[in-house]
Amino acid sequence: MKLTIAEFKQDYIAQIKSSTARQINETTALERYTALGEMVKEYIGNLWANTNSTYRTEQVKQIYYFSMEFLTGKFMENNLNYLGIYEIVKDGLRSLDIDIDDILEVEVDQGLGNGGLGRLAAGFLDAMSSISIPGHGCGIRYKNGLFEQRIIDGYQVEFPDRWLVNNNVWEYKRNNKAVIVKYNGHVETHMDGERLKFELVNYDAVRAVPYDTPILGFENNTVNTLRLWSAEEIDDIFDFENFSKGNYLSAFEKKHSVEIITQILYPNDAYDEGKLLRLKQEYFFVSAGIQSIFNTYKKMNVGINRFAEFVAIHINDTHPALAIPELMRILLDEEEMTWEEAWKITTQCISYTNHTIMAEALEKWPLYMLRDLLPRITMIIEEIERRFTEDLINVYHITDPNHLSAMHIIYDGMVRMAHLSIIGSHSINGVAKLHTEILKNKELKVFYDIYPERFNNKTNGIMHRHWLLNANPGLTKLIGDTIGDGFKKNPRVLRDLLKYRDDKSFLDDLFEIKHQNKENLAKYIKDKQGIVVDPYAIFDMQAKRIHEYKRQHLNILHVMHLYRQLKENPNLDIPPRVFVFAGKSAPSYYVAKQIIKLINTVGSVINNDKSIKDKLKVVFLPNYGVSLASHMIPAADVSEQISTASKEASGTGNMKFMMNGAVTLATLDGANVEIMNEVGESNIILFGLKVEEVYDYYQNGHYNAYEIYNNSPDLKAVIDELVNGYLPVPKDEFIPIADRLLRFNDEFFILKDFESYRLAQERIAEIYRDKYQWSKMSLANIACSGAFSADYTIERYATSIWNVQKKLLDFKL
Ligand code: CBF
Repeated sequence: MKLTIAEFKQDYIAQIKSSTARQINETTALERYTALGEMVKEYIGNLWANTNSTYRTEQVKQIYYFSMEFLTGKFMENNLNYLGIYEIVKDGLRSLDIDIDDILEVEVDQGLGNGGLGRLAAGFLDAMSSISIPGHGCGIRYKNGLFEQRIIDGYQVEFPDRWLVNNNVWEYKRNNKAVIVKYNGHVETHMDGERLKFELVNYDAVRAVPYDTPILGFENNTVNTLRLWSAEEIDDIFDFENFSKGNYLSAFEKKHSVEIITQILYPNDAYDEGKLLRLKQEYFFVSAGIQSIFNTYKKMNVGINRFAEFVAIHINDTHPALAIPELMRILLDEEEMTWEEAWKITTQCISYTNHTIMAEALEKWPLYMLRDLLPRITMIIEEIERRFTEDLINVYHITDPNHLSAMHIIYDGMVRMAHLSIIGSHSINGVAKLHTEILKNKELKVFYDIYPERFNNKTNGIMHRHWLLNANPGLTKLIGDTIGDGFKKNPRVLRDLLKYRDDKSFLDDLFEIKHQNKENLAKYIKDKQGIVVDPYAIFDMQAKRIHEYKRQHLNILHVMHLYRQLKENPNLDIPPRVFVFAGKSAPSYYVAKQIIKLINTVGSVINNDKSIKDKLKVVFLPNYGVSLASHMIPAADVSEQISTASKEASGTGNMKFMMNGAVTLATLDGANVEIMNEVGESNIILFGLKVEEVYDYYQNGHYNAYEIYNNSPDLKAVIDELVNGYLPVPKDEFIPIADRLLRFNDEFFILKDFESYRLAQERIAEIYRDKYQWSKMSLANIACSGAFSADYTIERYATSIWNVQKKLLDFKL
């Protein structure tokens, strides 16, 4: 947009006065931030109104991306960059004696997600807007995002993430678009002429109120919508009679029982604790979202039969799978279609992404619970199941009871949401080539056999503009000065950087930028953790959820091994190394929390040992989220992507690190395989078991962790240190980790992969000694990372799954 510094200053001063009734020099950073947000929102508002009216009047097909999680992080910097006014605003503020960084710092991360899946959803929204796809997000406005992680005495301790405490400047509450979501009750049937009608009676009604956030595209006038739903009591009142009698708590009981639905984001792996509430959440946003799609659709006046021509609905993992029976319910009970018509529309509209093969994340609901909470929805699921079974027998000639039970939606008193999602959608995609092959040939083979045309791969992608423009301005400038700014819209042109691989002065610049980022991070680590690290050391990072399959314990066991080597020979000639960890564990995942404690314990021993001459440091940075990632990733030399082959569906952290010039230390898992193909084997460090070997071990049962332990003195020494009192903790502290590795036979093959991991780390140390060789590898990674932009991923979803066209918008601000 066009804006001069003078215009900005004038608008800003006026905005500050109207929103704070104070002089600018008397305002707090929060007030300054909020005033700026209001202004930016107004600029965006014009584009937003234009986008929505164009979609409506030109009757374009729209895609609705349903996700329990949207990890959007902060908006301000992105919005300023996307409007093309970042520098104007920065200079304007400076002339008012305000540092833009102080304002940006105030914004709180919108952390409504656990990790990869939620961040992916946020990146997809950004990409849809930026490549002009008419597409919106639908989710839950949790009052508390994922918990805030603090480390106390080395342990993870969880605190509430009260992200709304200072209000959220970006959202609009749309009271007039509220809808009713119905729970419990029972279904009555009656004949209406020829038609059997179903009616839910005596239900509990909850008001779903949408809060809309504009999702701005990059310099293209498009603003799509992220609609997050909040639960409210129908009339938003309390029981006055009860209150007058002095029963204060019970007077508010109903209000609270409703509002609790959107109080909290469930941490991964903790689903057991609040199953009923989680199920309520899932139906809540799905029902509200689909009702609101109908309301919007009906304004187009094109007739309900054409619904699938104008609407695509994507379910991000199985959490929104109830979209299938909910859409059926509306088409059958409200629009009075036949089952066949409704089913055709539903399966044409819905598509599903599978994000994991981990059994713990494959959702199943007890049938009795579903029936109580959602009686009509359960009837529809049962009918889907009945018709599906009929097809299996009559169309696909499957009669073997074991085969049939492997495919049922309802089995053993449980409802399998993945099966419902597969049966009720026209497309099922995995998130990396390898993952999709595993789905097709192993985990979901029974379905692939009957629906091969439904399965496809869509490798994940990242918000490349965030990870470069916002997170790494130094690198962004160097790239822009060298090959121009085309990469912002078309990141594949980053490949042009390969021409500079032998240009020493370019490699020096690259090294210098990385070094500056490392200096910045070293300062951050010193300020926050009080640990001094050497910015000339190799910065080796593992930042992701803490989970045994991601193998942070493989990393820390190797650190313990390096430490032993240095203790034996303090003059050992190795480049100094800083191992940085970050990530949250699910609160109920005991072993993962022990891994955090282990990292911190080892860190406290190593960081305080002067005898090793600062050659080794271990840092755990608490409360990993988008903002922390944006500080860390630009400073990384080595990106640890070391999951047990087959377990990480894709990964996206791997792509972010690569884009910022880190060299990946990887197993051949998830999207690491595609990273290797893009960058070439000489620019990635590989190690470890391959997928086939992992499956082979699982299937033939020949793995013997004790045998490896007994035959590898280096490994044995560090595992023994977990339990022999060497570490300054009670002797039994780390027994659960040691038990998982030995007594329970090392489900994730830490022991088996230890030696090849150690050798890979040795190779890294060797290569790093040669500054130019290392910088060349780093350059190759940056140059080849463009392929992993979410812009391209969304392009593929739009053409081959959603069949949604781009809508270019012409509008002058
Ligand atoms: O597809 C996005 C990401 O999703 C997960 O985080 C998930 O929650 N299932 C996977 O673990 C990642 O591999 C994947 O990149």
